[in-house]
Amino acid sequence: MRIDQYQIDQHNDSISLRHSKQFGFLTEQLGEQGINASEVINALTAFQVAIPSWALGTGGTRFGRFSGGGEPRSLEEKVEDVGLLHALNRSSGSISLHIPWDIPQQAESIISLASSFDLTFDAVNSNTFQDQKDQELSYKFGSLSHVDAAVRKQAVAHNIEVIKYGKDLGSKALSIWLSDGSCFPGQSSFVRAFQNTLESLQEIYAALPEDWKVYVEYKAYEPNFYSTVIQDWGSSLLFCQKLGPKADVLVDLGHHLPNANIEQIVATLMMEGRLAGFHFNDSKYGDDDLTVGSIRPYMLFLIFVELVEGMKRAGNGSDAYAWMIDASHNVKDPLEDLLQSVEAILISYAQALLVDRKKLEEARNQNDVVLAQQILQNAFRTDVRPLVRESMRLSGGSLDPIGLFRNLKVRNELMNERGRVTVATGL
Ligand code: LRH
Ligand code: MN
Repeated sequence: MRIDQYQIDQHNDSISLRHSKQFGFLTEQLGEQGINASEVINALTAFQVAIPSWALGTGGTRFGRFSGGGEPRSLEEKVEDVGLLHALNRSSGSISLHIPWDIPQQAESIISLASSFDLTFDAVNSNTFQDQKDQELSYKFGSLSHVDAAVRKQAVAHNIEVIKYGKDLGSKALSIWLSDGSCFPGQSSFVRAFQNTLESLQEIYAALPEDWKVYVEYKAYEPNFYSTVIQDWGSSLLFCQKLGPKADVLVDLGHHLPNANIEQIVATLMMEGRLAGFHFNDSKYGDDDLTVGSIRPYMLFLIFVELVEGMKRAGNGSDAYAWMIDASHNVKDPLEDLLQSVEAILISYAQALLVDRKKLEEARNQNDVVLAQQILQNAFRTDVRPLVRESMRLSGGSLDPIGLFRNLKVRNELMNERGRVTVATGL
């Protein structure tokens, strides 16, 4: 299914009066604070979020899965679905593939299909946390850290194969998340597991094309519940520093122990110039993979406050980092959920761009704690949605992506095309 430009323009026309009133009022309000709305809009337009190929269907948990119908049955249909999202918000301009869930059979045809939707391919993800049916050696007790060199060799070979698929698609990064670890004290040697993993990662690092990066994603626990080899930002940074400048730390918001100060972790990684980017999602308890900004929007805002400061300090634009969503859908329509997540990311970025840095610096130098909070919360409590909508409209997108998605009965269309009971590969 494709959404044509006239459908978007028609719908925008029907709600443009309300939008221009709200946008006009906000532009004036910001002007009084010395903030140029069009500068914020330009930053929003340039900010592109990668959509995970494994989150276009209904995921489910170990307790059950409730199919939504009309889900993509192939990589081609997944590209079409991301094309739908990008047509609606013009902010979902790339796809992050997971191998072997989404092996591109013919790279050329997939690339031309993707470019027909203005889509490119972001980081490619390897998978040594599951055994494939034709696999010789099992990853039950680990992959790159495994005590058996033959298993490590198999896992290294898989990662090098993933790089090949990525090269064919024009991707520039390999994203590695290792489930390796242990479930019980005594089960594994922490140091040996670290050293085996480093040795394996060094072989993968050596196979990276000159202009590629490798993202090292950490996670505190699950599926191992006693130790994880790459358990936190510190262990990931240690691996990256030992590997070399092409290795950076990937922050998945759901991969921290309760109450971790993620914005401080981000500030530190930005300071060291070793932040690869994000797997955006939200959570209340564990790695819940919920809609971005649905549980802790203030935390997401504080993370973007550190990102804006870090990008300014590094002289980097937003395209220097990997902005990816990593979510799983149980009760929401996957495409509506992803539209909400992209909007939440852009809202937090816009709010962070409103922070009066100069005043904040002065307040910090005066230890004026109350004023510092006032300055931050003034930005957080500003309804920036008219700016996000205007950036989408100016890029040819919809002023109300979910409204149009529903008006056009996209899910019904997809169910008519693909059937009611469909299962997409992935989580
Ligand atoms: C692990 C993870 C990782 C993926 C997987 C789909 O929890 O966040 O990024 O490979 O989810
Ligand atoms: Mn992730």
